[in-house]
Amino acid sequence: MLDSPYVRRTAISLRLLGIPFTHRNWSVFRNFDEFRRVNPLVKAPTLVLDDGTLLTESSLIIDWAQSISSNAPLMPDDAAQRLRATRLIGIAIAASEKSVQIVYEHKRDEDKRDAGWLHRVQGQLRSAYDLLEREVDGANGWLFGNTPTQADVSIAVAWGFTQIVAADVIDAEAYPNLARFARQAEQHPDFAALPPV
Ligand SMILES: N[C@@H](CCC(=O)N[C@@H](CS)C(=O)NCC(=O)O)C(=O)O
Repeated sequence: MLDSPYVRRTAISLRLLGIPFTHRNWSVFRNFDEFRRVNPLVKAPTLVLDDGTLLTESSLIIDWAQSISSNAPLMPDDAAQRLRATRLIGIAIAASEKSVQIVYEHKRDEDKRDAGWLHRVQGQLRSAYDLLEREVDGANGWLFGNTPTQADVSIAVAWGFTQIVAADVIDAEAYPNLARFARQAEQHPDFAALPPV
């Protein structure tokens, strides 16, 4: 489902790379049995290729899509910029992961939640967005030129997801650069075509 930041970053990337796909809006929880019949790992995203090959892990799927695409690459050409993009993607993925961990912890009954663990994860989440807020400071439009890169996709998708599931931890007003950046990104047709909810 597109409410998963991993699924959404993959789907937006496939669109940007011009790779057509059919999207099944399955939940790894509500559609567990259906999902398991396709992929026993029940991991989202799962991409099933025409020859039946199953791919998982958003970054690997995106790498593979990049390797067969004739569209502009989603990583900058310049080595220093590519390194920066790689660093930013790592932070954005950590922000997504920490947000998902908060969601999973809240699936437990309140008296079974681990307050110490939640505190740790919330702190890590804040650190990720504190770093990203400084990185998009002054950014006007995309981070590396006129078109979105994987860093833009991963940051905007992570931000949108966190605002849905953990806005009480990450107050958008405290992160004006990120809020503005994500608002602009969401207007791009390939983002707008794949909304998180
Ligand atoms: N590192 C993986 C994370 C994917 C992931 O954890 N997806 C979640 C949905 S947001 C999932 O499949 N959860 C079910 C499970 O782990 O059992 C990626 O980038 O694709």
